[in-house]
Amino acid sequence: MDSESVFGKIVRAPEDPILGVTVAYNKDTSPVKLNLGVGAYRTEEGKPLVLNVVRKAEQLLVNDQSRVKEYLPIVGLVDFNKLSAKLILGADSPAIKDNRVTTVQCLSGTGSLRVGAEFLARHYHQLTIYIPQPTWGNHPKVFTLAGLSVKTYRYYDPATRGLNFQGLLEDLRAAPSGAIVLLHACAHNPTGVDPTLEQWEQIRQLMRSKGLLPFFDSAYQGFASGSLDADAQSVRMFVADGGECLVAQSYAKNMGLYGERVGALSIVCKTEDVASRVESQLKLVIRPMYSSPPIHGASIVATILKDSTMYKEWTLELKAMADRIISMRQQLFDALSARGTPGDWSHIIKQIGMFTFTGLNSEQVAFMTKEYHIYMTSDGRISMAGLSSKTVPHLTDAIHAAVTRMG
Ligand code: PGU
Repeated sequence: MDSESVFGKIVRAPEDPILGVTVAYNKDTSPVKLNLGVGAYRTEEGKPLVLNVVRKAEQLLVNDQSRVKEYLPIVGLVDFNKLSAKLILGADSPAIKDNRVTTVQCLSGTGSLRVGAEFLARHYHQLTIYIPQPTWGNHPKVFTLAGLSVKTYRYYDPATRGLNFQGLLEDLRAAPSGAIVLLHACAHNPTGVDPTLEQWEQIRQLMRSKGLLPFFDSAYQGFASGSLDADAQSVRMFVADGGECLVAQSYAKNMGLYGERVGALSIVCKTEDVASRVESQLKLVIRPMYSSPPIHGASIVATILKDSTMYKEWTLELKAMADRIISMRQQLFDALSARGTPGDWSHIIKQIGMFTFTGLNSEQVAFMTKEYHIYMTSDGRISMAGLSSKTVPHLTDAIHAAVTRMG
């Protein structure tokens, strides 16, 4: 039968290591099943959350009869682009004042990374990009398919469950001059480990002295600390020195716009003239890929960012999400301590952002899925945003059993 199809010889591809976790979860019929795989915020009731301020913005958009569904320009919604650059670089950013930033609306964080990578593959002289070890699983695929050659730099030290700062510096020092370096702006995925501001400053000095090109992935602005400005510090340090960089922004997590696919790519250049030539080439990257981006999500973001009352409301809702995640860290840590689960679990409260990199191995994860219906990525990462006070005891039981029986 298969031989009758022109596609008969196609081999079945494996599920995605992160999104495939949700596929498996959806098939499970257990009432106690718990999805801690995908990094998506859930309420205390375990439900997805649409922010109030997003509902309000959508209402305004629906009621505005002057709005039409025309194509956006190739670069997207102009207001959205300006406001996005301001959000990540800061309202008083000298680069914005000098008009040397070009920003294009893209399909969330992933699309922004991809457009940036395609642009670099066509126009930048160094085609090697260094990504942290470990990093978000899609990074190597996005960059390789765009035509860049992917190498890694040391980042995480399993022994301390913290940053391998010396390894990081050594690897960047050994990188060829001009190489591109992917940096997580904050809330590193999957480790939850970020450099301190002093360490960022050392990374900056080293990278600038070697002419390494920073490519920031900012998927969690506001989620690490609860403050949009604090979480943008790393990026702003690299822009304050007058040098160049790329920034991919996502509104999936911080505005809860996951499925709307809203994001932006900004390229900070040395002069206004260079920025405008860069933008002209970004348009040539985007046009044959998807022509122009969708209008709805970007309109929601622009509506919120340009209205000071709605902006304020957003920051409060964002802070509440960040605070709930922080409180989940404490609750899980307290529960494991009370239970007397062997091992040091203090990294649960030290790490930041959406994820805890537990240190559980793939056998322990498989055991927790099979016996406790808890779904997480096989590298031991759990999405703290998927946890609630009600499910902490169940997760604690599962970790305790995994560590004591599979240790
Ligand atoms: N960059 C990082 C560091 C991310 O963690 C994610 C999402 C993205 C970019 C892309 O997000 P967009 O939705 O395209 O804006 N990572 C989540 C979501 C699931 C996924 O793998 O896409 C995660 O669970 O790791």
